[in-house]
Amino acid sequence: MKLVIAVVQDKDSNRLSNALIKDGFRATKLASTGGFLKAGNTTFIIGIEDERVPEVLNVIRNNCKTREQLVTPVSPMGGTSDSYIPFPVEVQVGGAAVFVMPVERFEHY
Ligand code: 2BA
Repeated sequence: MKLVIAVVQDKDSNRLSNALIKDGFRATKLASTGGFLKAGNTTFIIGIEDERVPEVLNVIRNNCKTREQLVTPVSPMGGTSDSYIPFPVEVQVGGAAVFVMPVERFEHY
């Protein structure tokens, strides 16, 4: 068994959730916050048999879009802050950051 942890953008979470249910995957959704953007995102935890991992990765890939997001750095990347004028930089977010981990034991009562 594997545990798939997928961090996705909030905008994709309902679509992904519906697609997982439709294809018979069990999942838990957690509200989370990205460390870099400090903005809300959604973390899915999905317990899955080893042989279905490629299938669940496909569902995640097909339901999570890459988006550009503007972020204004709070401090200069280097040098002094005296003459620092913050201006927004564009970062590419997602589709999804996915971790696949082995599960030693799963109990369900
Ligand atoms: P955030 O940490 O808010 O990051 C949002 C996006 O900002 C990232 O998109 C990436 O494009 C950029 N970014 C993050 N850290 C950066 C840095 N130190 N320098 C420059 N740009 C940076 P994604 O890579 O698609 O990540 C989306 C969200 O997935 C992240 O939100 C975080 O919540 C999660 N995530 C990504 N990689 C992770 C990892 N290795 N461990 C834990 N969570 C991760």
